[in-house]
Order: sequence, then structure tokens, then C-alpha cells
Amino acid sequence: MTRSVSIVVPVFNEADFIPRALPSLVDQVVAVAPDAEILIVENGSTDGTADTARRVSTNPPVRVISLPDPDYGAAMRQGFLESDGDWVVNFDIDYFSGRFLETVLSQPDDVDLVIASKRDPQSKDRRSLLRRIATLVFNLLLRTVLGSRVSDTHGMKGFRRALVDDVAPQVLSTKDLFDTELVVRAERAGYRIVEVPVEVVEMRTARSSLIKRVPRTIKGLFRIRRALRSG
Ligand SMILES: Nc1nc2c(ncn2[C@@H]2O[C@H](COP(=O)(O)OP(=O)(O)OP(=O)(O)O)[C@@H](O)[C@H]2O)c(=O)[nH]1
Ligand SMILES: [Mg+2]
Repeated sequence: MTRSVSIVVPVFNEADFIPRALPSLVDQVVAVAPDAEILIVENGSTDGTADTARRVSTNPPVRVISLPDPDYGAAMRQGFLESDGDWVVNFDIDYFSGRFLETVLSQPDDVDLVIASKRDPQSKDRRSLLRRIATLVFNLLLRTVLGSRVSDTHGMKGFRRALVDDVAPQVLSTKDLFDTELVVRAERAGYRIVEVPVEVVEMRTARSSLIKRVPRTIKGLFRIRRALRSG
């Protein structure tokens, strides 16, 4: 018998935050899915993140995977490929929800992908105005450049096993765009996608630099477009 869900959590230089966040993540997951596995995928950290994760959660369901070079998308990809749950759900160490997991696991059979959309009219996005604007602008670019109709690709998502096995190996993007390309490829392949509202509360001060991300993201979206056009 296969397990109901694998949770994939990319982490980078989170040694300080993991002791605070991981026990709560594990509790919330186990309360909803006692048979879940939780794959913590670290790459390139310089602060002992992987060891900290192993120390904080010594027992299953947590498994820690460690790779050499810092890359969010590569970590996500590795976690997805090593997972074996009927669903694969991605969480960040500072953004996870047992309630979202419950929503994913209660979907009817014909749903393949569940997106927690920060832009759903019923969502409560309590992040800073700048982050909310960044999400809006990114989504407008996604719609314009790639013709996508989803309203958000960053953040929590649940993927059906068949979709992961079919589409994840085709994804070329790394870094922040791995999951965006996965969603867009799934959309184009005709998988059934539903978006659900979410409440987003910052668990800590935002630490990633938007300035560095913007040019990289725009280049990445055009690279995805070229890849999709060339088949
Ligand atoms: N494995 C891996 N994980 C990463 C990398 N960069 C970020 N992460 C993890 O990805 C998740 C999201 O990263 P954050 O730093 O919170 O970035 P964000 O959520 O996009 O932006 P803010 O939280 O608003 O700053 C966290 O779990 C990070 O530890 C990376 O290079 N490799
Ligand atoms: Mg974050």
C-alpha cells in the first residue's frame, strides 16, 4: 500500500529557524495524515541546516536529503522524484498549513493539482504591500508571457502522483521557477487544476531580495516560453 502524501520542504540556511518551525510543521502534517513522509531537502547551506533538521526530528516521518549547491528548484525536484505519496505537497519552512493539506487530501478523483492562491478573492494575504504587489506583477507576467490562467504559482501546492511522474521530469527550470514551470506544463497537458483560498501570515521577516529576483524571473519566464515552443 502506498502512503497518502509526501511533503517536500526545500530549506537553505535555516539552522536558526528550523527548531522553531519544524516541530510545528510535523505536528500539523501528522494530525492530518499519520502515514505521511516529510522530505526536508537542503542544498548548499553553510550553517549546518541539514544536521539541525536531523537533530530536531530524529524519527520518521522526517527524512533529510542534502545536496551540494544552493538551488530551490533543484531541491524541490529531488524531493519530488524521491517521494512516493499518492499526493505530493510542497511547503516552505516558513509557510505551511495543516488545513491546506486537509483540503488537498479531500479532493475528488478528477482533481490533479491544488493551488493555495494568495490572489483568490477569499484569501487573506497579510504580507507587506510590496510582497503583495510583487505577487500581482509576477502573475501578470505569467499570464502575458506564458498564457497561463492560474492566479498564483508560488507557495503551497498539492500534486497528484501521476502528474508528478509525468511532468516533473520534463521541467527544465531551476531556482524559483521550477514549480511555476511544473504548474504551466501541467496546465498545458490538460490536468485539472483547482485554486483554493489561503490565509498568509509571515512567520518571520521576509528575507529574500526582490531586486535580485525580478530580472532573473523575467529571463526565466522567457526561457520557459522558448522551451515550450520548441516542444
Ligand atoms: N534547498 C533550498 N531551499 C531554499 C533555497 N532558497 C530558499 N529555500 C527555502 O525555500 C523556502 C522559501 O524561501 P524564503 O527565504 O522564505 O523565500 P520566500 O518565501 O520566497 O520569500 P520571503 O519569505 O518573502 O522572504 C524556505 O523553506 C527556504 O529555506 C535554496 O537555495 N535551496
Ligand atoms: Mg518565505
